[in-house]
Amino acid sequence: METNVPQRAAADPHRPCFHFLPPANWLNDPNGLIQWNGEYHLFYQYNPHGPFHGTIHWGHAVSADLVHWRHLPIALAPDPGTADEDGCWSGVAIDDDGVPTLIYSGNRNGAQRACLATSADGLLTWQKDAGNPVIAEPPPDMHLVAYRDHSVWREDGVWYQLIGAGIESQGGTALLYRSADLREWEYLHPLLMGDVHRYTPIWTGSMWECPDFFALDGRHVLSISVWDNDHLHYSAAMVGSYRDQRLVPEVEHKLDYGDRYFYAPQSFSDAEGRRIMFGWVQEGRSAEAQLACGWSGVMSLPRVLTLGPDGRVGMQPAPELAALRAEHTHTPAIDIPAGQPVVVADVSGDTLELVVELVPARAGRCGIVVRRSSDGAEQTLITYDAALHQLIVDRTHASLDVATDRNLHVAPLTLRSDEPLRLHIFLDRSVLEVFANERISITSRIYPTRADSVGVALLAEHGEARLNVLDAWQMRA
Ligand code: DQQ
Repeated sequence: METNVPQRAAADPHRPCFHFLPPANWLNDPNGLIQWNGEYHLFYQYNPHGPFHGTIHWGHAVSADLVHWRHLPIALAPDPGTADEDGCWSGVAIDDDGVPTLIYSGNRNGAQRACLATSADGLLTWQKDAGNPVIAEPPPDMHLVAYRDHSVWREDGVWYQLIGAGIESQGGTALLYRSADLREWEYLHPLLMGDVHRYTPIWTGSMWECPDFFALDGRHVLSISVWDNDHLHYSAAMVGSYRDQRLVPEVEHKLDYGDRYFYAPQSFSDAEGRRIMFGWVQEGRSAEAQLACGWSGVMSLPRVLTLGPDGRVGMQPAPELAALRAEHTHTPAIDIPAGQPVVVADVSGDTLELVVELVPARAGRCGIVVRRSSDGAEQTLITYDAALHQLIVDRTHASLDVATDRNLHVAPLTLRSDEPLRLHIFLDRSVLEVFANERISITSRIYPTRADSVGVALLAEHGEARLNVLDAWQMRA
């Protein structure tokens, strides 16, 4: 690695300040999330050799509060001549009666197989199992398009494991195994089978990456990352009941409407019993731009999962994030005239937390604008359309750099007649995470070019809107 890469990365104006990421180079999926002796461990897919996917290691960081992270040495590295010689791909951490244990996908010759590693020094260094891969081959005669990634849990004293897969011309699936000792595995059946030819309520692609199965508020959730023909689409939740080792889904939805900007999420439950999820927020600029700045990929903020009254999984930013709040600005109620953005003069910046409550006109549109240049040539609009029942992140003018992604994100959102729009927004330079009414989220990336693209404004269209309140905080690094 060039020695000045971390300095180059640090100098990039698009590099986030309060999201987790390594000092330089490539990050993708969160892995091995676990709380151990009170500390949170975050492992992640990492390439120490450059800001591109390749030679995948497991990076490692630890935190006492989910917010302040300390980098630890690389946890897993590919070993020549072994089952992971081409990469240590995604996986999980489990507590095997006091022994920290990783199950991950060893990558060799384009195929991935379940591998195991344990730690005898409190998760710092890892010893790979001599029997790797612990599952030598996928079940025979299944015609799989791909087979990797793991979810592991214990039920009535027996270990269960899911491996993400897809069956040719049928669809994505998560294959269920069981084991007494984490080393010898017996294949049972698919926990659930998708259908690549079905488009409602959501399309679930031809293969499921990173399955994650857990109980939540009395239901069971299978989180999947929808993959098709080498394209990463979005993460989705299948919510239902778990009977006879099969999931009977009742509700299916996208987890985040930023689609590929919240991908390969993984969750864990902490000592308080909260289900906490991180996802990989990938880049929206070219591979050349990523090479030039020396880093690529960032972890989402930690999100606490809950089950909504509609049976959907809701995600809320972890309350611990309040520790990052610095200077606070409170804007009391005002009316927002239609068609004319109201600049919020005393709030500006590129690292902000915003909590805003707005009342749209009936059938009107209203919202907030961030990273706005003084003339509006660059701006990102976060609006609710009461006629269309949609929350929209409009990046059409997010950047004058036409090589960056600038499409719209649209999420379904229907507010009750007495319900204001409540937005909770985290802006961290190029990273934008928007949470609306405890129901939906949109995660995205924006790359404004102008130094004055730090303004905040309020917006109403097709009728006057009302700002009930806006609280803004500058965020600490
Ligand atoms: N990333 C990992 C795979 C997984 C994919 C490789 C999802 O294990 O399927 O880096 O982003």
